Amino acid sequence: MKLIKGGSVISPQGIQELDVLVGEEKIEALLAPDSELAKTTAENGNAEIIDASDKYVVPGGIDVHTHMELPFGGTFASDTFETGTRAAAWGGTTTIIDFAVQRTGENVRESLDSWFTKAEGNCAIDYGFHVILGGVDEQALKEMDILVDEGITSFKLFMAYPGVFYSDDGQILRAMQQASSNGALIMMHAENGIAIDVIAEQAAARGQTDPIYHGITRPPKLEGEATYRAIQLALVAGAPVYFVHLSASEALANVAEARSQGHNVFAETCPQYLYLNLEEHLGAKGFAGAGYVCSPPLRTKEETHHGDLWRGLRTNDLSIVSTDHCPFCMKEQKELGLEDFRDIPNGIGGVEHRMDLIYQGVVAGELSLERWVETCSTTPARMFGLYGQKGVIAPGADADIVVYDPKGKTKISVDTHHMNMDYSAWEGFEINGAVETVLSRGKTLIADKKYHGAKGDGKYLKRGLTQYLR
Ligand code: DUC
Ligand code: ZN
Ligand code: ZN
Repeated sequence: MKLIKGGSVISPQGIQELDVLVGEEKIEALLAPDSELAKTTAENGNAEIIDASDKYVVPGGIDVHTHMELPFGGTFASDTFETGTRAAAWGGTTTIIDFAVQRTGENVRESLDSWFTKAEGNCAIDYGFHVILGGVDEQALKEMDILVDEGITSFKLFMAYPGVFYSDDGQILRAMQQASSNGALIMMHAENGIAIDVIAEQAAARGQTDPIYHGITRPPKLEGEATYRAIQLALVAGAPVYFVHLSASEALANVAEARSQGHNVFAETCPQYLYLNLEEHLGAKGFAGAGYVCSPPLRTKEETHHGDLWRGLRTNDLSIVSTDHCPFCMKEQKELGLEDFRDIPNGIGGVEHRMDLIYQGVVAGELSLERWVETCSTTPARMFGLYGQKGVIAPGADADIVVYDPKGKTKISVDTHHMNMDYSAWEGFEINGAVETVLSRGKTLIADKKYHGAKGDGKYLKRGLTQYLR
């Protein structure tokens, strides 16, 4: 037993002073401060007491968008399930949903099996899978139904990366029709990859090969256009659609418009699109900008993107913050693109920092505490069929709990982070607040600035259908 005493429990509904009684793996009870049960539990010595006075007690973070060990851009994402989930735990994230990848021509089942093999027995925290469909064909469509029954209830399609992951409009429509009949959620990478490849090729032919051209050749309009197109296809198919890593005002406007008409259109954004920009980060001196190459790209600070995205998080046009954690080292990985930005592996690592970074939105007055918890834990659980077990501090839920110290101070650095990366996209960021204690299904993973977990603590999560439809 554990008793988390004296803290403020945060949920989307509000803030309450409550003690939390934790059993073997589950939350047993929420107790009024100084309740008899809390007193006797504390006195009889049967429970470990965790002092949360002046601290926030929040449901463990759920990052619904990670890519551990992703084979991509001629290399592999540098975090394994072991290193990446341990880093997540350090940052107060207790569940990830990673993307298993089916490439064009590959069998969906076999691809998924290889992801199970990579993750099993290696994870520090609980994990589920979405499947990336790189080839929507008859066999893949049939397999979708089976996977939904087996707890893989969401599928990502790409309107970008022709020849790698790309689906054309017909394939997208067919997958959406299937989702409409089996209850799955289609997750969309919305960028017009066909047009982007033309623009990128023209830039490279002019000798514009530095990392910043990665951003310049993927204009926001092409995210806006793809977002609009995917919404129309979803409406025709009668299926919900969820936009991953939304970065641009143009895309947000299309999501907001569809939502104002009551449609089942949802979106997430990521910390990099809220804080980092094209000029200073992607355009950093020399080759340093390569560390910020991700897709969609960082947007210019001259336009309205950052402010619009924070507003979208407040209005719920953006329902979730994920990381799109897809780390690559500078050495030998990002360096593949020294001569040409098109060869830089796309991705930024950040699974460790999401709770801290979005908490800075609370500090800056962009978001409420309730909304921090809602966008980083509760809605992710609801959107992806985990709510009740995850995303909430309530009796019967898994005891995935973070004690967060609002007075803590941290500075992000490659020297202190736990991700397997040789640089940090967040180097020098000052964080007001700190993850103090992390429980995962009742087990202490982080306390006293030490890691107490072990490889294999994390279990596979069979998910239900989305619980978030309007
Ligand atoms: N974007 C990235 O930056 N990396 C992985 C895949 C993606 O869509
Ligand atoms: Zn994507
Ligand atoms: Zn991704």
